[in-house]
Amino acid sequence: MTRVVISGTGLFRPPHVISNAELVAAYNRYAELQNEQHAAAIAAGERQAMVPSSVEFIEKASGIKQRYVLEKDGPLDPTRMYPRFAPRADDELSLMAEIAVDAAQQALAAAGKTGADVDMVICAASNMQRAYPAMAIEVQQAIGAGGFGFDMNVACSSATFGLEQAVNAVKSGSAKCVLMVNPEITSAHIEWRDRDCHFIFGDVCTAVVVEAADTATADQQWDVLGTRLATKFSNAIRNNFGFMNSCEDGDPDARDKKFRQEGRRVFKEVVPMAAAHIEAHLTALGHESTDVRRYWLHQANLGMNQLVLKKLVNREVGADIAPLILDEYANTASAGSIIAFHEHSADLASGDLGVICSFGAGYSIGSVVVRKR
Ligand code: CO8
Repeated sequence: MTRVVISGTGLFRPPHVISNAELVAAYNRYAELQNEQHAAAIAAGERQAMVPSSVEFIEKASGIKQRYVLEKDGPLDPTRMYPRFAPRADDELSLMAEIAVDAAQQALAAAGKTGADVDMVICAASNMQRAYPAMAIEVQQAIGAGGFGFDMNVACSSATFGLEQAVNAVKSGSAKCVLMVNPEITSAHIEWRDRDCHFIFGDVCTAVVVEAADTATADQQWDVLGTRLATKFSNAIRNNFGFMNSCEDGDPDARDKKFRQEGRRVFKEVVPMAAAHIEAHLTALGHESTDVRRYWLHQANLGMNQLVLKKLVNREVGADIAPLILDEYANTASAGSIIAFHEHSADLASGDLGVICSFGAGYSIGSVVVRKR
């Protein structure tokens, strides 16, 4: 069987930062304006007054301190509260493809490859900019790749699910060199006017090159020892945005057409699932959770990751075992565990074992066990 490696990663980081203080100031001003506008209905008990958000809550509940975004004036304008993206002509590169190409070029450079070496492109992300043609095919053309491409969406687990498709394609011989990109423009699909979730997400794009060990020339290479995926249906994280909305004669801007979740329920239900999933995967590969030098976990919540790790290794672990990037990037959906891997893997030694693991809507969990070559 062909041995498969991860031979390069790339990261596109958007140019704008929104701090928690800026976010909360904009939200609180929006809430004040709403309360002024609906003062009579609130006084008559027909409507609930909006309550303010707080930096202290956000940092204590999630560990998030800031987020990168592609556009910050729109979400911080209390009379707008969503980003402003200029429409592009059909013959211009779409925004998702543009950030994917940026991350892809970095990943290819790290792998010592060019676009011409790539024969499969996967665009794996939580939201797609359009129904078709696939973003992956646009990226394929933009980087000069051959072969084929397709889009896939498993919400926050899109990247690990994408990696399994990439690894299996190389193992089976249907591709030689796979580029997977994870353009996450989360700012267009969160509800900035809802304090329960306005702080959660950030924009970013990651890219990973997967190829056969015998074609890899990169300085840093990671043997993929195994991949494992699991799903279990849940409505605890849901978004009803879709192509049938306009036929349903409802409000296209209704609250259910953007990200919604029962955060506390997700936390409680997903932590034990993720810990058991990783442990079972490691056991199947003949390893124990304490053999792992580094865990690159999904970046949704600091406390969540600490609890997953505590269940796995029976003790508190620090950033050296499980690096945190959500303080800087917030939850970047599928890209989170890949950012952690990209930024915190170079220091590992040959032979060190690591686990990339994502968990999120679906529910979905994906793990990729790697060993540094
Ligand atoms: N400021 C002040 N107070 C607040 C705020 C705020 N901003 N928000 C909520 N509160 C209040 C609540 O109203 C509540 O008040 P009360 O007790 O009076 O009812 C109190 O604070 C506590 O609220 P919660 O119980 O909701 O707070 P938690 O401690 O549970 O923290 C979190 C909320 C941070 C959301 C936490 O539950 C969490 O992180 N859970 C895990 C969630 C998770 O992992 N989700 C994965 C989602 S990502 C994914 O799968 C990808 C989806 C696709 C991405 C799409 C891109 C847009």
